[in-house]
Amino acid sequence: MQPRVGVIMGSKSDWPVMEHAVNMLTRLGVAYETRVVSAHRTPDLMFEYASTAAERGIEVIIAGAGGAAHLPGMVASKTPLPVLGVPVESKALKGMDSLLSIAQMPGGIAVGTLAIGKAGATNAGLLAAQIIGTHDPEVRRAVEAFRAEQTRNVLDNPDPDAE
Ligand code: RP5
Repeated sequence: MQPRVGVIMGSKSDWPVMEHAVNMLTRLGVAYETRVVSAHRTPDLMFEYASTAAERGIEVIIAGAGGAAHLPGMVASKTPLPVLGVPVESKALKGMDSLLSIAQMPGGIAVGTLAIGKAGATNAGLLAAQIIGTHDPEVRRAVEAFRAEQTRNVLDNPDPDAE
């Protein structure tokens, strides 16, 4: 199946976080590809990936990075596609460095910044599907069904002390 979302990350060590984006895309039936693309270790690959993603049929890019997390912003500068940045939790600063690096884009190049870690990756997958859902009714229905199920689960289990 033609991938519609590119899920990239600065290092293989980001995968335990970024796999949550992929889990959500899978759940919502959105085809994706995954790649390690590092802004500082493989800058030429990053440029090539970002500048060819749209013509390859990718509709949204999810980029996860930790520390001096310049990958999402650099990728966004080389593609017209929406880029969703996931701050990966770093050891030294617990992801605050990643969050601020990704969020503080100067005006003119947009990156949609999600929360640090698992929740951010999960929501990046969800948001990518919602973006695609603006022009794909099947994906939109999958997002609506996911949210309805989530609501049902809470309402069906009101007692936090129940087995
Ligand atoms: C960033 O540096 C990566 O996104 C990763 O979060 C962090 C550490 O990378 P490794 O040293 O684990 O490869 O580029």
